[in-house]
Amino acid sequence: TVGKVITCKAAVAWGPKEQLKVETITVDPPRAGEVRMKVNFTGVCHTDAYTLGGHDPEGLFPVILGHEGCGTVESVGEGVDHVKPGDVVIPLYTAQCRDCKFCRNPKTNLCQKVRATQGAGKMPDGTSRFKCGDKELFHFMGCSTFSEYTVVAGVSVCAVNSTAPQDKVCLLGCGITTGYGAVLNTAKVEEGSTVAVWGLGAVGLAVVMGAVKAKASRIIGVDINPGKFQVAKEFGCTECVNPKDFDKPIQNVLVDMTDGGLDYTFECIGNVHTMRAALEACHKGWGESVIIGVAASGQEISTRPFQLVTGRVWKGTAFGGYKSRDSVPKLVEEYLAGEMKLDEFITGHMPLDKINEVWNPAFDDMHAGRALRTIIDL
Ligand code: NAD
Ligand code: AHE
Ligand code: ZN
Ligand code: ZN
Repeated sequence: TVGKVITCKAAVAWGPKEQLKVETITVDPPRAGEVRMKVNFTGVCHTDAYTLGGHDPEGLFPVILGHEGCGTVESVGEGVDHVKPGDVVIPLYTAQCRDCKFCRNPKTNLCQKVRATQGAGKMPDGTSRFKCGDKELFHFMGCSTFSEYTVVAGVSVCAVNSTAPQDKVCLLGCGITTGYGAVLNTAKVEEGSTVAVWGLGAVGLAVVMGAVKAKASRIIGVDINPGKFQVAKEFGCTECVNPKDFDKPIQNVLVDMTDGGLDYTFECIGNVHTMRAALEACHKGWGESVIIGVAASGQEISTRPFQLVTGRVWKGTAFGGYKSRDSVPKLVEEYLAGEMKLDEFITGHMPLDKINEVWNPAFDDMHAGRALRTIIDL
């Protein structure tokens, strides 16, 4: 197949709020600096649903979504020498070129080398490798893993231990890495700290896993779906609260429960009201709140500036602050050494042609709070 156009199946999002359609598409060979890979497994992140829902200001259609994948290299373009055909690889929506101003700064993981073209749904040279008939399709987050084959920039992919189970480590491409790193890299939670987590989906539970690793003394889960509380406790939440059970704002409840507020809070929902609650639940003088959730286009956060004047800190994080190519192979090793959960996040498997069921509300209801990550087997 090297150097040839590949014909394969992909789930195409033709327009916002439409069902995905499994189509036969073509995938061009990788150009210089690019990698073409067979995607073997992909997770489905809330951000895929958010973009399909028309909430992403950068959303473009028609597009191949998906950014939590794992597979094998099929071929590489000129100048790519860090991965080779057959390598087990994970595509990285946060690139790492190791050369730009961002890569050279230890304070950030936000490589900007390919960010502009990535946001425009294109490869770094400004063109697409995907077609359905004669209609060109956009790339998504530099990954497009809802396809049997995809092309990614070399700076946006890393090889991992070839013995790793690809149907598990695909999750390190986004949600789990994000929540875990938010605790360990962005907040740098210290032993004995108190932590609260809004949203007990995969990202929130990865925050809980990070807080356990950091030896937090209390880990309070906050969710309006009490169906999430059992699994949250299995992950290490010491307490769980449902804001619907109280007449007063949840931040007041938490401040009372914790003798003045939390040391660290994390928002893993994408709702500007819970972002405010998470900030205001922080302890005066030192509490820090980290925004992980992605809010819809046009939304803005607010609080009284006095909250910050009196020492609370508001931060955000993307991909858990991990410099991607340096870190993801190490996280795979951490999983293989039994030091990090992944299997526990997987609540279902699905073939590509059933992908719409992942976000079908009827299906979610059936699982009543159990659905964390569904793995699509390509
Ligand atoms: P998810 O849908 O699986 O989980 C969200 C959870 O929030 C659910 O348990 C839901 O019951 C709960 N929830 C919803 N509204 C609530 C409210 N008002 N109060 C309390 N709980 C509420 O989503 P996920 O895949 O875990 O992703 C979580 C968020 O993180 C999304 O916004 C996603 O886009 C974002 N995200 C950000 C990054 C990043 O790099 N910053 C990476 C991955 C995901
Ligand atoms: N494109 C949107 C925002 C989407 C967004 O914030 N994406 C997160 C990753 S979510 C992963 O599930 C992110 O990494 N953002 C940093 C970046 O550079 O995209 C918008 O508002 O335009
Ligand atoms: Zn994601
Ligand atoms: Zn860079």
